[in-house]
Amino acid sequence: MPRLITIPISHYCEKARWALERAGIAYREERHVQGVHRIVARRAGGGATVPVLVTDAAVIGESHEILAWADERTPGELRLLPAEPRERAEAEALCRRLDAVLGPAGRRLMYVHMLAQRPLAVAYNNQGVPAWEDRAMRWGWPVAERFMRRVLDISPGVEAGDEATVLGELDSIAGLLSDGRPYLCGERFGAADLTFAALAAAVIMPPGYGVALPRPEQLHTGTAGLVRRMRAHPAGRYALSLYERHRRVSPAPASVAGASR
Ligand SMILES: N[C@@H](CCC(=O)N[C@@H](CS)C(=O)NCC(=O)O)C(=O)O
Repeated sequence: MPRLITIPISHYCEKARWALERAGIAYREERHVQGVHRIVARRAGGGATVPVLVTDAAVIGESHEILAWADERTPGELRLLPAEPRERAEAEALCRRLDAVLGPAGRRLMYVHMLAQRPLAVAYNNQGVPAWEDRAMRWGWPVAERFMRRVLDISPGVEAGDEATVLGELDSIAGLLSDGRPYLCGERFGAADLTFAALAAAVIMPPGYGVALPRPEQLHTGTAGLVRRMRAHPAGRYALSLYERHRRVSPAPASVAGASR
């Protein structure tokens, strides 16, 4: 069975989980906290980031490549990537842009908010990780927080720019949808839709995400206001509707390694 190494809360990992589950591929998710993930990912043959998918034949360390791998094993009518080269190139370009712009900005924005809400952050972050990692994260939080701030390049006030970037990306998605198309790249739910919804999840916190996320009423007022604003944006509403319509319960449920759920 393929193994998927994740930081469970990560939206890039959510993208990989969603693609695998949609393809009906049974896999074992191995969840780790930030920092430990690097050791596990490298030991498995990947790089410094997760998700990493380990199969009998290959180690895949990029979420889009995991999506494409799963897609090759998906029945034709459910495929996420178009077969026609021009359409495929268009979908791939949109996915690349979402991966490069929305993904990092939305993630850093939400980390800045959640690092200020430590008990909630730890509880939601550590779902399904081994018990020792859960304990280490709780006891060693100041070290973990410093690691996350350094890796994400968090400096005072950086979130204002990230929020503007996220809103710019939501505007651009809403712009694409404004001609009445049902999905971002045409008539069918595709790779760009899945990528957009999974990466937008950092700021809209949709019900149906692969691990539990806080509800707005559990969050500090400023964070709750941010999530509600993002959800109310036309593109935020679109992402929520994709979760509702397309992030179904897995037909081949993932098994999760680890102790603390
Ligand atoms: N381009 C990569 C990005 C993945 C990525 O940034 N993963 C984050 C989790 S959201 C990560 O592993 N960050 C930890 C680190 O960089 O140490 C992909 O799409 O798979």
